[in-house]
Amino acid sequence: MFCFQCQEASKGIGCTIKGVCGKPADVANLQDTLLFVLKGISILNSDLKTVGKADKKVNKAVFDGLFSTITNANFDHTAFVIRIKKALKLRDELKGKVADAGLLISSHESVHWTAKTGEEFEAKAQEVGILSEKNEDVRSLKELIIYGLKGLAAYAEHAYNLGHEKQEIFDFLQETLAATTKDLSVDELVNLTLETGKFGVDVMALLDAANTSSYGNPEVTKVNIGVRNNPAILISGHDLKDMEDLLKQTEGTGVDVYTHSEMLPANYYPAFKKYSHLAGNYGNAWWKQKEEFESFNGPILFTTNCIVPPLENASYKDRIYTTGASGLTGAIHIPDRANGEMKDFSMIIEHAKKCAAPTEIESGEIVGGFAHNQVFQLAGPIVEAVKTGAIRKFFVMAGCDGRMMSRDYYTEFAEKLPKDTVILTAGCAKYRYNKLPLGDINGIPRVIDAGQCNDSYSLAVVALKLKEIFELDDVNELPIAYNIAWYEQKAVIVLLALLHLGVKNIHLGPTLPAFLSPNVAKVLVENFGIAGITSVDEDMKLFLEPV
Ligand code: FSO
Ligand code: SF4
Repeated sequence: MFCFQCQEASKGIGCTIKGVCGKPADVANLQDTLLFVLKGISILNSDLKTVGKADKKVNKAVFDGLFSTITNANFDHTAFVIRIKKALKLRDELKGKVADAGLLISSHESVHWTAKTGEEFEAKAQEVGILSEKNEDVRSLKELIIYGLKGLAAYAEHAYNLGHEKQEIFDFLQETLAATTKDLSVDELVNLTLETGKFGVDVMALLDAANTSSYGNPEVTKVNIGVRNNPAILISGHDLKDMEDLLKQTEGTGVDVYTHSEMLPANYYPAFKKYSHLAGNYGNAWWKQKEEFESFNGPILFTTNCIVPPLENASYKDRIYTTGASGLTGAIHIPDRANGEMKDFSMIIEHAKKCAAPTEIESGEIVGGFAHNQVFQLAGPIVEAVKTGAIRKFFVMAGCDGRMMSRDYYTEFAEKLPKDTVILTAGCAKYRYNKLPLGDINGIPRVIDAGQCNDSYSLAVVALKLKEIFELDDVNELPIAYNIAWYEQKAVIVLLALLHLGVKNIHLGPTLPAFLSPNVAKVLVENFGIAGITSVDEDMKLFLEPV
């Protein structure tokens, strides 16, 4: 195996024996082979599109397949063997269609290679894995694009689950995946990277529309972080449709529902707030699950990534359920929706009824729900505070949390920020400071949480609105600094989206991606002012220098 797609890549180079994330080598290899077959599918379907005969089935096959290879999403060996078999079948079907359309069938190996067994699938990764691209810069750019596409695929899937889709996004996904099999120049790849960012903005806008039209606009909400005395289910991940189905099915059963990690923002939506058995948020960011799932006592449902494989003797091992693109060997997987019906969560609900209520690990409330619509309603006081100098600067501290010790930087940074500054956050990065007593500025909280990582879109919308209000030519003239934490590939698409919107001088930490070659990193530094982080004090000084 060789994998360097996330911030935890071993030694800052890549994982070669087993993932730091817990991904075993055999699963890593299967993921590489699945990606290879998805490229073949994308080549064929993109060719079919040129004669108006693209197969719609490919859309979900590609985005769901890509999503399943995101860091921490799916550790299930069997699930990948099945996915590859299905993908090969679909690819061969497409090959027939290309021939029927009188088109030339691409000679790329991903269109022709075939095998039958899991062992053969694993072995193929040795030839088609990341290191098969020998030119370091081309490899770096192609992987940067592919990771952006993985993040994009995840957001497209959440929107799709809510009935929102855009064929242009699916087309771009497939055409770009197909393009990564071609001999492209560095310049062409840089352009494709930036275009990926454009589609990143589009997909986040689509998901924003899907979420808000389905569940209303997030509103300022105090979320309980203590517990009640009922048995309960903990729901993690990002999929709001799963959240809806679970809340509907648990209503009146005596089973409460708590959110974990990235599902916290579900508490901000009017349509979910009306359920009295939505009891609040339990715990912190994803990486603390080993302790928090023990004390939760009830079943846990993963709707997307950020699974930490449990230890052999973990008490909660038999309480884990997965659904959608996520998977874990030994966990029960809840199948997809059939014909517009709800997913069937009855098994989890029955399980919960036999469990003790959660053990309290903290108490009190946290505040969130500042997505764009809510912020616009508060625009008057915010603009006023900027004009009078009560707010000196905003700090976008969005992105991911993770278990690396050096992420303490973000807590310390938040604590040391001057009292006339405001943190704008989204994603699970917020757990590094959302429980600190940072106070408010004239009633405006000093931590403004827009929601999930995809709601970074909201932060961008707010920034563009402020640019308009202050009549500025460039979004970089605003008193906003970007100190972003990343972990996995959704953060990559968020970053590319921000670059597309023209945001410069983003600081990225706790470490720069292992997949950036020195030359590609140089391009990002020179053209976009991307930088890493140093010490809290040095960075603070730098960030607070007058523009
Ligand atoms: Fe966090 Fe995990 Fe949302 Fe990521 S839960 S780390 S950026 O998956 O997706 O923010
Ligand atoms: Fe390593 Fe990250 Fe890949 Fe896991 S996803 S194998 S931690 S680089």
